[in-house]
Amino acid sequence: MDTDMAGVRELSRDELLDMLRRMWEIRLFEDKVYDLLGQNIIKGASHLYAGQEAVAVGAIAALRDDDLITSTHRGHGHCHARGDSLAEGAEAKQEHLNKMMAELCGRATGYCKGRGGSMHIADVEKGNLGATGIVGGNIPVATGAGLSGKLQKQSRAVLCFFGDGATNTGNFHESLNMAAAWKLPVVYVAENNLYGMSVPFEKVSPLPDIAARAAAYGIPGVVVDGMDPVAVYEAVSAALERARRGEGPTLVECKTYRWYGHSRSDPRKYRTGEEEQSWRERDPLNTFSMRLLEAGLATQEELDAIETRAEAAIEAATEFALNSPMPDPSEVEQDVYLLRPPTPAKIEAERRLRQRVRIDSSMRQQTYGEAIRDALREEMLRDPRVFVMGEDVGLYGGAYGATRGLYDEFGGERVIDTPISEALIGGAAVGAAMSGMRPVAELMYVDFTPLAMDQLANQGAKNRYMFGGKTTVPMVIRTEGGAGRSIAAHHSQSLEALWTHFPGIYVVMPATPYDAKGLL
Ligand SMILES: Cc1ncc(C[n+]2csc(CCOP(=O)(O)OP(=O)(O)O)c2C)c(N)n1
Repeated sequence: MDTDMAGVRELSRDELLDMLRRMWEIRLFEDKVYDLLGQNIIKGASHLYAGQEAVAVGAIAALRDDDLITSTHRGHGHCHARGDSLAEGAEAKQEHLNKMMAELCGRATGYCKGRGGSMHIADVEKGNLGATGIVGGNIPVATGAGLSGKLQKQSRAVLCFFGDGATNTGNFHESLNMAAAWKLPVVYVAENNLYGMSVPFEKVSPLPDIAARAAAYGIPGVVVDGMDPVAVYEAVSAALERARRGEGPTLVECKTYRWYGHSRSDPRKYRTGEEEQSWRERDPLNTFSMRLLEAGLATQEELDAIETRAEAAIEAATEFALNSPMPDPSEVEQDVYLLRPPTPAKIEAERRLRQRVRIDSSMRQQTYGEAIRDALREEMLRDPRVFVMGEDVGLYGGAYGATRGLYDEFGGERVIDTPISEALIGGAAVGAAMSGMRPVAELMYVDFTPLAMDQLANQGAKNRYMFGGKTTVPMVIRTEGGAGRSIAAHHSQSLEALWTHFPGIYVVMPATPYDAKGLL
């Protein structure tokens, strides 16, 4: 285990007090959300972060301004700590809380115009690539954002939060494997609050520590007291430094506890009162306050004032939210597709060209593979953000030869052979697209695309809409399909209709090599 803390910057008094303020704001925000849920003012499900404040606040204190985060269904703490750390001045900080509360209340003034709500809050413009309602769904996206940073030769890193339950998903394992193999600058923060909804982690994992799983990927795994923001800060700082040095990812496991049930309706039958009490005795707000007091860094009056001001900030945010308008129903279809209808001149030019293709036999003849290769090559020459990824797309040239020669011309950084991890290929493309790249990912057969369904249909297709139109996900998935080659039902389906059921994805199917090139 690598717990090298050498070089971790010590936090100043102001920074420590700021951390306490953020923790109070999260706690009181969550208490308020609990009330508003009870009054049916906040609708749907909310998963409250109270109890876990030290993790988000400690980890995010270690970030640089250009770093990115991805978050979870229990993400209010991440969103607050990240947004607050980037908001300069009291007014901007209040505005940030206002937008958060408005989002949870489904208002047009919320971070995502009220479309994301509690489980899908994001501020992509400020490097928060968003929360997700799909457990583990954000892990490939973070990994793709790490890949994108590396390809762009940036020194920014990505912080990826998830719960203990998410560490049993394939997304977790596929992501850590690839990030470790490629030394991606991602810090994976597992918030082990002991339960995935009602199921104790110890019942669904042979290993008590999530961090021990890091050994399978040859990366450091660190266990941290998730009730201590400074311990979290130090561990995450060391991991970020490692990531920035190009040494790859770290898995940081924070042992923590949630105060409320999984969601408001959870009677918490699976936990004993004694267990809850023993964790409450370690309430991070109390223990951290005591530490500041004992170290002479704050007086009791100063600590009380932090709490009082936090209370006022949450009240103001609630008032802002409740006085904000609901989204305009006429905007319900906005930001699903980016429709750019072709101009009449373009339609006419296209008509003429097609006519020529039909009658001019001297024109160059191409196969589908050649047409795709040409399109990829042209786009890669034109736009340095375009890169190709997928299984065997490198030296092999793709299962159908559609990338043949590209590896020789552009090298392994732009024509990337991936592990056989379809979900991750899809998710990494989403993360890379949301952070500045233009990935073209090949999934070898359309029959394999359901393996990537969550990443493509839930994250890639919906992020633009659910995050209030504040992100784009400019990526292409290229695949093949259909019967006729005697390879039976696992390699012969025509699943294109399936993919048309997810708003946000353009499904195109070329009828000729000419179309294939043009569409790509
Ligand atoms: C893929 C998926 N499976 C199941 C659920 C339902 N669900 C939502 S949260 C949750 C528990 C997640 O546990 P964990 O990852 O430990 O996070 P925590 O809730 O403890 O923060 C479950 C089962 C879901 N949203 N997504």
